[in-house]
Amino acid sequence: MSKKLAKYRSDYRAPAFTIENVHLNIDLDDHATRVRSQLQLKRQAPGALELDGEHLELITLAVDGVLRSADSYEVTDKQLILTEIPDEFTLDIVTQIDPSANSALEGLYKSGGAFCTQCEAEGFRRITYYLDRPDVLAVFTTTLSADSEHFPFLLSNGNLIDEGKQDNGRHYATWHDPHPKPAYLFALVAGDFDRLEDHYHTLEGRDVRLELFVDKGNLSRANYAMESLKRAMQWDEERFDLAYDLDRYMVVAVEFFNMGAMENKGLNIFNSKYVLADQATATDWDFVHVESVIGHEYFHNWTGNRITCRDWFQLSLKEGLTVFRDQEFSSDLGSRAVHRIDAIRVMRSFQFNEDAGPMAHPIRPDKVIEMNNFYTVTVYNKGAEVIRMLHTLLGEQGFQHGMQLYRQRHDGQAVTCEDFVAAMETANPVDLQQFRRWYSQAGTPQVRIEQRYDAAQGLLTLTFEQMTPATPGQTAKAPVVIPLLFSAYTHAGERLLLTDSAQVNDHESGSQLYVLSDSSATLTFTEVEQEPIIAWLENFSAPVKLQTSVNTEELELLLAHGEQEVTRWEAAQQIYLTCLRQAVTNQQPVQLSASQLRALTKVLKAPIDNALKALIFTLPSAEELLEYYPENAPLDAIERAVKTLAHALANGLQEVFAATFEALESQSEQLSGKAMAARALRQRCLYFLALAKPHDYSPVVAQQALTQGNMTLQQGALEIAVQHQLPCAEQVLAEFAEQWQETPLVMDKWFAVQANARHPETVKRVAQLLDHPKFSLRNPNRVYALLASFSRNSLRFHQEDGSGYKLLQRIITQLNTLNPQVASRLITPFMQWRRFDTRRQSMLKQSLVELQQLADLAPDLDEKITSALQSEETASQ
Ligand code: 7MK
Ligand code: ZN
Repeated sequence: MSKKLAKYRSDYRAPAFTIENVHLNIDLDDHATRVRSQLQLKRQAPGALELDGEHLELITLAVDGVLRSADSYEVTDKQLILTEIPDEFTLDIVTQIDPSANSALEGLYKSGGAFCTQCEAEGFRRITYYLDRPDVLAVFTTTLSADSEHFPFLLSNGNLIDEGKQDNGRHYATWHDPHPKPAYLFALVAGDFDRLEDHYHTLEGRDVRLELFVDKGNLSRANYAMESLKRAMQWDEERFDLAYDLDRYMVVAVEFFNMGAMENKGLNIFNSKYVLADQATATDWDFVHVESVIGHEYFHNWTGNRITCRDWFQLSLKEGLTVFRDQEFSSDLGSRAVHRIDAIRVMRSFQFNEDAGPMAHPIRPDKVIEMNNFYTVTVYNKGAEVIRMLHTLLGEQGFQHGMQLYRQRHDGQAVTCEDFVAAMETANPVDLQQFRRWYSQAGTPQVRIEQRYDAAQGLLTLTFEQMTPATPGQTAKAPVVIPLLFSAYTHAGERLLLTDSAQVNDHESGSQLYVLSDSSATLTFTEVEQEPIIAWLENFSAPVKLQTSVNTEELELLLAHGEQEVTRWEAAQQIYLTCLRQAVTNQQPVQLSASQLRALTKVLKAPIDNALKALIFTLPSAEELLEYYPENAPLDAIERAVKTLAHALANGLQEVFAATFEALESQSEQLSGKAMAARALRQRCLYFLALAKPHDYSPVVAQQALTQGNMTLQQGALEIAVQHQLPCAEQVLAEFAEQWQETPLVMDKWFAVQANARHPETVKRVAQLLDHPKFSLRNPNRVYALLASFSRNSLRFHQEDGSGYKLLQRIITQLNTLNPQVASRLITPFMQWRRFDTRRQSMLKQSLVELQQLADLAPDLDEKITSALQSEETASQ
């Protein structure tokens, strides 16, 4: 196969043809599925008709009903090119594909017993020849036929317009989707399912039939997803004034799926882990994820489907915005602080890392080889942070005005990030020229703030600096617009408004707002009666790294008195990080001062949300700490620091953890926010108690691991037993596996818990689990559970002897041919090889070089490995 070439954003050209209508006729068969595609084409610009197509067998081709001979067109391994054609004509193509052989899970494939599709980004070209690009919008009519007994349900986008029996035991169904759409939103499903039906009446008076399809026997686990869907539909009407636009909304859950879910028009296809949930098999966080992913895919109907992307460089147009919307949905329905903290942790643990590595890219990339490599934390999560900054700058009302104009201007179109920003700008009295740099610049800006106070004059001086480090291909960085939310406090913990500057405004969040847009700036305030303590970057108001001179005593005050929950959590994190970094530098165990222990004790006893307490007692991960060491990362010192901090807390707060744990024990097992928060805090307490007194708490943990009917408790106990290597660990693992061997999503937890364990036995255990009868490289969920978990377990992946590297290299080698998309996701921890000591560097590099030499290296891996191995000098060109 020829090497895949890079595409550049600046090379965008409108297509030579548009497709107005498509009629698909798909005869489903395990090994020989026939696809007949009739396209109505119309010329838009000069040039040949170049249809995309991969892994297809062309059977016949006709232009305006006349069969063409093979010498009248050109077929390559990627395209079908026609030159002598009219300006308006119908093209009739018959191709054949083999869904059973499709292990990449792109295009049409079999998941368990069912046929299903995944077409984003460029999967439709594996079904038939087509203009497989998001700016070609067509009306689809799709007829499916299959064996009636094995595939009683035949589904596609839009409305069912015909169905019936055929001879030889087959049947057919015809679907029509009135909304023009790009091919990446096409979907079909054929299989046998249990079906859950419900209805939703839209604001506009439409009665929508809601249908959820799950594997047989799983109906009782579908209710939460259905309830979530109705909540999402209502929320989008209330907050964004957006209602659903078809009479039918279907969600199908499948077991084999590379990603989370897909927003195909009217027919979402979901990874079953984001649909199936009941208390016995799903944890509290699983429920949260079901609701947010159901929301995410539903919200795409407006942000993605009705208004779609002009080209794939604009992916963040729909993904950043839709992540922002799903975050807001979760925050409006649950605890805003808990969801915000979760998003902040994703940014700091994963996105900052990506932004500092060889694959760093702007949220709107400029150069792409394999599009599948750009479904990243940068495009999604940093993209959502950029939208959030707009929301912070414009306020809820201004933001909604911008959304309305965006919709009015672009409904039914394929547009760009620029179109979105322009709508926001026109709808508000604001100039977003400089703000646009967030779309074009990669890298995490670093902000430094210094505070000086002259008591005699009552003069407060704040100086600000910003700097974005160079990223590959982008050396010169310009200053960006950084909204800094902050609150000032007196030493008694009272709010102090800093009023004396035209550049500082009160913000609707309750914080004050200063917008830093130059490389450096100074603010002065007069008549300030005492030196304030300032909480900066409240609510993580910009995706930046912050350096301030706030010390740990001041952080203790913010921990106790911060008005906002996120601010208190942030203060605790900064206390931990300061202690951890000191311990790493001094090569000493972490010590917590008496006053720090007192401050943390107060948190446990304070009348605040238990969920917030649980988060305050979740320590920064080794991965977060690693971000502070861009070179020669001191892995051993980091491991010791993280470990000793946990012990310092466990020993220092033993009594209050025990008291808290006991008091929470009788909490109900409901799915209410309150009960979930209690379970979360209880889990943190037990975690520390079992660390301090493993022998005393091993029986308690073992007992909890047997709790029937509540997976949060069961999985929590399993995690503690394995993480701390409690005496009960092996027995608890065995019992858990025995109980859940037939429930795939729960077995995924069993694999993940072992791969997440921070102790040195983990590599060996993961290697053994590769041979477990329930492990399979063909099931992405299973691979993610065991191996993506392991790849994120930095301390174990980087084990001194290189065994972690060898293990993951072997798996990536196998997945390279089996499922390149999944292989490519697992390579992440190799990318940052330059950040470690010379011994590890040479081992990591060796693995990359060996992978690069694979025969048939998939473009997904090739793109990443090439950028990782590029020499330092050329990397920045
Ligand atoms: C989320 C694309 C899809 C990575 C994270 C999702 C994907 C990849 C769900 C698949 C999505 N459009 O809705 O964004
Ligand atoms: Zn999405």
